[in-house]
Amino acid sequence: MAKSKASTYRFCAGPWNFSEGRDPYGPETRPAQSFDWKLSALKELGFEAMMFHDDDAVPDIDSKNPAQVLKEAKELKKRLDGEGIAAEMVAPRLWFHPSTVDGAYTSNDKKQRRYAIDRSKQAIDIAGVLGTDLLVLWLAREGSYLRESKDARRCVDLLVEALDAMLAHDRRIRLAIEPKPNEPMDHAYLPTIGHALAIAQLTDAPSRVGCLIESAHAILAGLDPSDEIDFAMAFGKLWSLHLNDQNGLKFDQDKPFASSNLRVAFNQVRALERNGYGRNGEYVCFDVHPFRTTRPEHYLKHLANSRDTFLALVEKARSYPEKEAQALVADRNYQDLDLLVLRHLLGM
Ligand code: XUL
Ligand code: MN
Repeated sequence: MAKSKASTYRFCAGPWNFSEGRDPYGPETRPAQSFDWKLSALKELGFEAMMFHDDDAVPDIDSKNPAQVLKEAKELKKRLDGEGIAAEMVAPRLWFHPSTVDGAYTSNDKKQRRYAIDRSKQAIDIAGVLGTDLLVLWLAREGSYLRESKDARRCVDLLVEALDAMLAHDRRIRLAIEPKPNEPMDHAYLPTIGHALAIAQLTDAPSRVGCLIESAHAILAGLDPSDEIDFAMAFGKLWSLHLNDQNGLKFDQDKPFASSNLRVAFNQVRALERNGYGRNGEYVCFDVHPFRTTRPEHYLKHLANSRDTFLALVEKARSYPEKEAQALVADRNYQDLDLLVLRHLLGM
């Protein structure tokens, strides 16, 4: 594969992307790996950054006092510097603790909402120590199982209140909302990039609220992730990216990039290319998981393969016969345009 121009992209993954194969119907199928193992695996892959949940950065975070949390974050920063790996972002894990059982920022219980906001502020402090200004918010439980159990209009206000508290906590922090329409909830309150960018406008600092697109989440919303990319980038608001794949409207599969939808993946890469994604230092992150059947010897393949496929598609995007395609567009010969794309992808 020609490397030349494609080397401008920089890659990233999280510790959770080395998962052990557990699903709701069965236990782990691979041994757990240590954090150090994952860090050197990323290096071995040639990835340049790691993304973190707050408790990936500081395990058992809820049992530690603020001074201890910051001390451990500083130790982590040293380890990352030692390996030459950057911290891309920090995301508060607001879906695991008993306090977030009925939502985090939109919980009906004021005490639990306070927990969510305090924990988010702490995650911002961790981000500061790790040297990133990006806080990612996957709003996992901000929705409901039963529509009548929450007041959705009030929940918009609660979300804005929480975002404002985070923005005020640190004037340098940027918030990237990662929308997902469902799972674990029945329906989520911010299901698409349009929702994320719209709520940004209601905050005290719209310029510091942007988004992260995950391919699988867009597909679950019935959208084409490449349109989501173009939309977010038209606003200058695509600050991170979770490339992966998803076969239809099922549970969130986090398959290797392009595994199910090669053409959809190709169009995502074309959208990134035409908008210059990465020019402001953004990383290409793969939020992919090994299949449950993946053997321990193949622990890194889903990441290596996603990166290699991505780079191959960058070459496909750059060698796309634009002139020929434009002539077909001008002639409204979309029939042959369709074939041209297929033949290009097939290498014909
Ligand atoms: C969940 C998901 C998360 C976020 C980070 O579907 O994608 O891993 O990316 O919290
Ligand atoms: Mn994700």
